[in-house]
Order: sequence, then structure tokens, then C-alpha cells
Amino acid sequence: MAKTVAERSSEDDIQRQELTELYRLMVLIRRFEETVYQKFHEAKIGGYLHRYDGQEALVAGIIPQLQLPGDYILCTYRDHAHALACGTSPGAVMAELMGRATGCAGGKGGSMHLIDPENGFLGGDGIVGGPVPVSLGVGYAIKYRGTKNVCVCYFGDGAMNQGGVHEAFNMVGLYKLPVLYILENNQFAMGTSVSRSTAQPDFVKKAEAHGIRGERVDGMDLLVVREAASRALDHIRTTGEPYFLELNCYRYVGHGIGDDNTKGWQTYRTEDEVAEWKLRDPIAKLRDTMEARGYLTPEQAEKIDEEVREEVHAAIVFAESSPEPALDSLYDHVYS
Ligand SMILES: Cc1ncc(C[n+]2csc(CCOP(=O)(O)OP(=O)(O)O)c2C)c(N)n1
Repeated sequence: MAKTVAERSSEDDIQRQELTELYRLMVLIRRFEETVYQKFHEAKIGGYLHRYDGQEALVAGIIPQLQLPGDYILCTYRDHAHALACGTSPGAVMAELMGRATGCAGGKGGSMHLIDPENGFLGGDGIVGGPVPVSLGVGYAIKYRGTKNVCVCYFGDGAMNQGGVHEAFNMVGLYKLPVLYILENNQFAMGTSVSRSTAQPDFVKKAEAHGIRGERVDGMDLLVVREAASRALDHIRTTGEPYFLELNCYRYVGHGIGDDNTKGWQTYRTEDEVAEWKLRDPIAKLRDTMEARGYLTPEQAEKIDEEVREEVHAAIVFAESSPEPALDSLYDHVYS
């Protein structure tokens, strides 16, 4: 039966609200990453950090669809966006980067080890490929408990050449565990492109070789990512079987804070290549789509940007005014 005008307009409202939230999340991630770069260079953040600029659709298109708490998320050291998408407050993420007691890991994890179990976020991992064997355990636990939950495990293209990753894939495929693998194919592992490191660049074939159904998807388009993730999550929740999505995207900035392409000494890619990928920017693309559908005006987009800047500023104020961890808490959480 054809939908009534009222039904169509209420569906439109839901779409508008949902997409506005996802747009806001992507803008928050972008502004957050730009700000931490600046704060690192002001020596307010120590250690190291990896930014997610250009890859925002990979978290905004997937994590908001999860049932949190209940489902679980694992990811790599490039983890600020994942924490923000899980609902960890920007203040708790910023405080963690600044090593403050109010940080989501008590100020002792830093950029690569954000964690927020109450929101299902089991953390970032400094070991390339490290989250994948962990997903085997999480997937096994979900199956053992008999719930319909899912573990979403993010990792990079460089990790696809790690032995432990394939051992874990094999067992997840064999035991049919409810894990959604998200390959963040940003084209590089540090300065090494996929074409220079990988004999078989069709990563979906590699997942299928382990009995895991897979698809390659455009990671620069939020709507495409969202649809693919919805399909994959439905499949996992109904069959209990794993699924693999290769999301093609591009890392706009250097690998980490020490690989600064603004200085012009990156030798592994050209400025033209970066500029070409930026023409497909996921935030601009979503904004254009929303404007074309009448969901967003340029003034509303500007307002969202202002609100997000204020939110990030408030996160800095919160972090900078928070205490450092107490000395006598040094050995807390070493053993559990
Ligand atoms: C087991 C291990 N080997 C090497 C490193 C050093 N390392 C850190 S990041 C990185 C590149 C990983 O690239 P990729 O998996 O594509 O993820 P991306 O950084 O592009 O998100 C390497 C080699 C490490 N952290 N762990």
C-alpha cells in the first residue's frame, strides 16, 4: 500500500534527525583531531597520537547503529573517533590525551589506549593487528552467553599481513562467531602503500578464504557505509556468523604526529593524490546530500560547526583543569 503524506513526512523527519546527528558526529571528530594536533604542538599532550581525518564515515556509519551497552567495539591506536562515537565524552578523551585523572583510562593510557567498557568500547590497541585475536575471545564470549550481540573489530590494511590476524580469522570462521570486521583501508601502513606490501590486494578474498563473508565498500560515503553495516549487522544477528567489510578511504594527514605532511617531506605520496581524495571528503559529501534533500541549510551547517567548536573548547578547559593521577595510584589496575 502506498504511504500517506503524513507517513512520508514523519520518515523524512527521522532521516533528517538521524543524518543531522551523524553529520554532527563527523564534524566533532574532524574538529577534535585538528585541535589535538594543535595541543600536541603546544606541548599540552605528550607521547604520540594518530588522527582520523578523512576516515570519519567509518565510525559514524557504523557505531551509532550498535546496541550499547551490549555490543562491543575493538580498534587500533587510531582510536579517538571510535571513543567519541561510542559516547565517551570529548572531555574524558581530551583528558586522557593530556594524562589527567579524569581521562577515560584514568590518565594512564594516553592516545593509543582509550577505553570505555560501560559504553561497550573495549579499547584501542598499540599492536598492529592486536584487536583481531582479541575479537576471537569477545566473539566466543558472546556466543557462549547466547545473546544476539555483536563485536565490531576495526583494524588497518597493514594488519592484513599479520600472521595472528589470519589465525584468528580462521577460528572465527570455523566457530562462526558474531564478529563484524572493519578493514580501515586508508591505503597506507605508515609510509608503505598497499600495492608495495600486499601480493593479493583483494582483501575480501582473504576473509572469504577463512569462511567469512565479505564486501568491499566506499568508505568516503557515509550513506554507503551505513547501508553496508546495516546489512552486515542484520546478517550477523540473524545467523550468528561473522562478516567482513573492507572500507576504502584515505588518511589525509601523516601516519602519526611524527609524520607531518605539512612540512613537505612525505616521500610516499604526492600532494596531488591527497588533494584528489579530498575532493571526495565524507563530511562535504554528506552536507551536499543533506542540502539537496532539504535536510540542512548552510546556516544550520555553520551553527553545528560553531557548537562543535565550543564543545571541543569545553573539553580542553575540562582536561586542563583536571588533576594528574595521584602518585599512589601508580600500581592500580596493573593486576586485576
Ligand atoms: C606488531 C607491530 N608491528 C609494528 C608496529 C609499528 N607500527 C605502528 S602503526 C604501523 C602501520 C600500520 O598500518 P595499518 O595497519 O594500515 O593501520 P593505519 O595506521 O593505516 O591505520 C606500524 C607498522 C606495531 N605497532 N605493532
